[in-house]
Amino acid sequence: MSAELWNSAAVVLETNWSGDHMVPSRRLYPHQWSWDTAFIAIGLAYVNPGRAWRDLRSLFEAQWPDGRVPHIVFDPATAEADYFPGPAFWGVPAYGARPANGSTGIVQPPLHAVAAWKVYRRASAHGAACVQEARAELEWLYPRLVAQQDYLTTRRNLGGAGLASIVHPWESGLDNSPAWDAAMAGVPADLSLLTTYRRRDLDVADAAHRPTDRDYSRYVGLVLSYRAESYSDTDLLSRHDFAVECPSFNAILGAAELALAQIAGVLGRTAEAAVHRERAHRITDAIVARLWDPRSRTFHARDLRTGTLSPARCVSGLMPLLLPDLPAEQVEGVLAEARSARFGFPAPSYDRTAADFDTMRYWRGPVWINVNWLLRRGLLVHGLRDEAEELRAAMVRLVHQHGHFEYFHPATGEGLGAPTFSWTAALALDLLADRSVPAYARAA
Ligand code: 2M8
Repeated sequence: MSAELWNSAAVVLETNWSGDHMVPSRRLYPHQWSWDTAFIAIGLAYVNPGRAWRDLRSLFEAQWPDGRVPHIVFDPATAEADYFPGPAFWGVPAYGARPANGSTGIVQPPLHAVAAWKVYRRASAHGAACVQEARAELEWLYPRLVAQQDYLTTRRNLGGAGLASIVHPWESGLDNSPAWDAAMAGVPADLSLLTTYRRRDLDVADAAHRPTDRDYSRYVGLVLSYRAESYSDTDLLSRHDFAVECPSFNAILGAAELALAQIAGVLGRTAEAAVHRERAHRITDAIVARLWDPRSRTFHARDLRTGTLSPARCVSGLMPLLLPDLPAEQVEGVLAEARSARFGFPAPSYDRTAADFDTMRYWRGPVWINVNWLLRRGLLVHGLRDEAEELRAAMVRLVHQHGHFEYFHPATGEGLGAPTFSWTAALALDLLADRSVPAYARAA
């Protein structure tokens, strides 16, 4: 089984390579996406490390002067009509050496330091030249990764507690998760926007799987609001309808600091390594203080406009497990939540027992491999090896039986969305190859 799965995954990554970057899916997502690049690099490390570094470089070459790493880097060879919202809609001005309309103005979870560290670690398996290349790539990436963290923890520290806020659901990567329903209720849904701007996703995907028109019109409206002030973050809370602290985004922010500590160590920057570890610790404390609900015993998204926690129990609430300093009470709560009838392995994107659990609709029920990969990493970080192995086996079985789909039906395992999806293939390679435990994991 593993050779067959390995080979099919390698074929997907070969097919989706576009010269200097990987596309998530040729038809549905024909540009480069930010956190996809991180997941993809983790898999490319096994089959083509040169491309893993190239892909990360392509993304960071599009980094803004303020440190933000855009959620999409547009491929100039792809027509405006092939993806909505495309380059002209975002209207991003030229910056640095980049031409106008080269990217979007929003971000995605900063998983790239974790990915770069994993690609570096794998380099020794490919020989001395590869290790040398990997070190040079880390040198190039390190200041850029730090600038990305600085942007998120300063400009996006809208709540003032040291966490990054997302200002659009797309920034979470979990687009239409029920975690945003309460906050999105305060965002006007102007359906006429979808007449002015036509959705393109419904031409290539089943409408029953995708976000609804109401949600989509809000997505478009939020981009227009952020775009109106040239994507400035100054006073954003007072003039923008959506600002949320997401447990998953911030857990990844903390994990990135730990990966940066390891990268800084390899680069001989000992003092910086200590600073990164301290920052990870502070992010962990802030997540616990602001996003933990002692009644539900899991983590929830905080709406900064109302100061309330979303009542929805989503897979994003399990992600703080990525942080080794998470206190025992929270580790136990999250583990119980993950093992309960609400989730199970592999975990669906939303509470299976919720009245509005939707087996088909994108991030409102289906199983996604990337968040389960993160959950497995969290289990390993806390020494929960048996659970991690059970989850790993369940993910491998799912992808082997059904293919490298974008997401999966949480009851039948049927593949949904794009059929040859890059991060599913890339993470399948890692799940087959890597049984190691992150260096900063707690002892079992
Ligand atoms: C999905 O998001 C895009 C918008 O960015 C879309 O729905 O068109 C999400 O699943 C996101 O996490 C992912 O990065 C992106 C590309 O795979 O698709």
